[in-house]
Amino acid sequence: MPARLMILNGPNLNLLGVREPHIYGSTTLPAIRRSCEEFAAFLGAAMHFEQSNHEGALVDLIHAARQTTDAIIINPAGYSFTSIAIYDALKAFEGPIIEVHISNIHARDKLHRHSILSSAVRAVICGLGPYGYIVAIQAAGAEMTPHIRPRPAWDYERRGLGQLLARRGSLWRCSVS
Ligand code: CA2
Repeated sequence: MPARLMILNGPNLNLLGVREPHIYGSTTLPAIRRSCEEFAAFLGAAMHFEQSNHEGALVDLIHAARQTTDAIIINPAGYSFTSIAIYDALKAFEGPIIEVHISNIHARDKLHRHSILSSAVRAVICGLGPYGYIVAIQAAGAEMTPHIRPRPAWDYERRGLGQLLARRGSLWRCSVS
């Protein structure tokens, strides 16, 4: 069975690319979704991508993931700093969880610096822009399926990813914006 990933996005991330591009860049959430879908398909993983502005809806999705998903990738956005409910839900998930932030939260103001969710997750990726989602998919995939463990760049070239990257022009190489 292919690895099953759930990618969850918290409040206001639907505004990505529309407001505050100096902090979060100009890439929209639908564009990030497409890039994630394409990379997950390349790895042979199944993927669900969700965004909600509501804490309870995110808790419900994390609960549902216990039956349907092998690994969770979550950008909890503002709930990173406030939500004990999401923390508790993540603790109840048995598979690997990777927390992603587009910006480097450690370089932000005091309010945006300390994620209370980080102690409930396997790894935190922040500051890589939208590319952080791709790194997280690769890491989550590698946790679950030995045949998609990280490979040297030349191996991706051999398997055609290099061409795919060049053709797309490409979100997967996004740097911090
Ligand atoms: O860098 C990230 O991915 C964040 O999780 C984004 C959150 C922020 O609270 C975290 O500190 C870091 C905010 C997402 C809000 O996104 C907006 C996008 C455009 C305009 C307004 C908000």
